Amino acid sequence: MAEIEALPFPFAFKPEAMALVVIDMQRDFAEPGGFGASLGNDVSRITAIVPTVKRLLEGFRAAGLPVIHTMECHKADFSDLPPAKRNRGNPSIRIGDIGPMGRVLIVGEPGTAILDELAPLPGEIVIEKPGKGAFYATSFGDDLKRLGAQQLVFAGVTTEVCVQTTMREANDRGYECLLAEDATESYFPEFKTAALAMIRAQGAIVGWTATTDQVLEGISNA
Ligand code: C5J
Repeated sequence: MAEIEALPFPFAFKPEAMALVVIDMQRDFAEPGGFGASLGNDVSRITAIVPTVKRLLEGFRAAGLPVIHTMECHKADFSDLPPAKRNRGNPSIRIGDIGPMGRVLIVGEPGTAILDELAPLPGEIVIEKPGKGAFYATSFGDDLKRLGAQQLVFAGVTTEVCVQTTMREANDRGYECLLAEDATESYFPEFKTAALAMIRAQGAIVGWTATTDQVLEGISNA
């Protein structure tokens, strides 16, 4: 059995059952004028991981392993946006308001798009999700079953919100989850550190963590 060197112990890797899930690498979280910046966050932390996420994506594509992208976004009529979410956080612009990149986190708007450098290729699954977790109100679970995926490598943003929520949802559904620790980021370094520690605590209670180099090395040795 191939292994990926990981924490808290090596990850036994089944190449035929592995997929990469890239969470919410959207302009609204990574660029000035977007949703993340409207909440007062330093978005340069997010853009800094783009080359690493790209390397991971390219490694999966080169190995012929499936890639799934998610986008946090809502319908233009707000039918999937609870007022409790829209009104949260006291941002300078709320979800659905018109900002410098169009309506914030609304399907089809320029700011909602995945960053150009990480854009999905034709045939890659893109999940538009109204929640923080990718399973809620989407086809994600059915897509994973159709792909025959049992092991998921995660990348993207933000570590302690949409990435961790989706990992926990996947873990509860029986998937073995590994977070690429240098291909994920938070606006709050201390939250990222804590999320990584929580995930791998108590014998991988939510999953494993490894660097992008370790994941790619495991894939190339398999
Ligand atoms: C947030 C996300 N942080 N993608 N979304 O609101 O983590």
